[in-house]
Amino acid sequence: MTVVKMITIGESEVGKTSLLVRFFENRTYLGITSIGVDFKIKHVERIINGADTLVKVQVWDTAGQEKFRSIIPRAFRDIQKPTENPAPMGIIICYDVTDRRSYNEAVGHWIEQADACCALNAVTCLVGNKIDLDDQRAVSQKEVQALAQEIGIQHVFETSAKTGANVEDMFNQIVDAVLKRQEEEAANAPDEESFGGRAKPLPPISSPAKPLPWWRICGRRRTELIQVVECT
Ligand SMILES: Nc1nc2c(ncn2[C@@H]2O[C@H](COP(=O)(O)OP(=O)(O)OP(=O)(O)O)[C@@H](O)[C@H]2O)c(=O)[nH]1
Ligand SMILES: [Mg+2]
Repeated sequence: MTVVKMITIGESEVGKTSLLVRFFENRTYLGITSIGVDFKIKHVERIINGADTLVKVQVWDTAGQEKFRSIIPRAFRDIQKPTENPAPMGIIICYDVTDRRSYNEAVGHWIEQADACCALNAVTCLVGNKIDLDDQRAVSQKEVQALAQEIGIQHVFETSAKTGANVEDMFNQIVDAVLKRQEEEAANAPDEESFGGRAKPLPPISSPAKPLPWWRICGRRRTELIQVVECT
């Protein structure tokens, strides 16, 4: 079955768990601060290659309090296990639109954390939550969009876990973006048929040189073959 994995990160109290509870259980969360890491699973129907497909969506929710920061890299590792070449995943960096500090941390610390912990090719999103408190807004949508464009984040959302505004739509759009990236990666993977979508490992450095058939030199794994020749 097709699986899409995501993780929520961001300061404490921005509403990460509330967003999950809204999406997975369609209810309001009581607001108990998280300790550690938890995950939820839901099956959603999405269209893949023109066909309705059931997708298993797994979202990992992390605790934002300072004292739990050391467990975040571990959570990323667990999600990306067991392969060295994990499938693209989604990273949801949350802030509270009424709390400028949480936004500053989101675009500072949390983006850096995501870059440091995650394999290339993740779909990174910025999510401003609590838009029901519009009269207390401290971060404008325009400002976030401008910054996102500058730093290359394509997916920017605003939500309210309290009212449910945009929550389902946001998760579904992230699922679609991750699926698209997974498809692109599978299409670009060399020797897909014989290596299950993973790159064929290079031979050991001490491999003796073998005459190369012409069709291999012209093939997709040319770089690898050049390396073999150089090593001998
Ligand atoms: N008004 C409003 N309050 C919200 C919203 N989302 C969450 N809250 C409240 O914000 C507080 C924090 O929500 P949580 O979901 O626990 O926040 P968190 O980011 O998971 O916090 P940590 O687990 O400590 O990292 C709770 O009191 C929620 O009820 C929202 O969209 N609007
Ligand atoms: Mg939480």
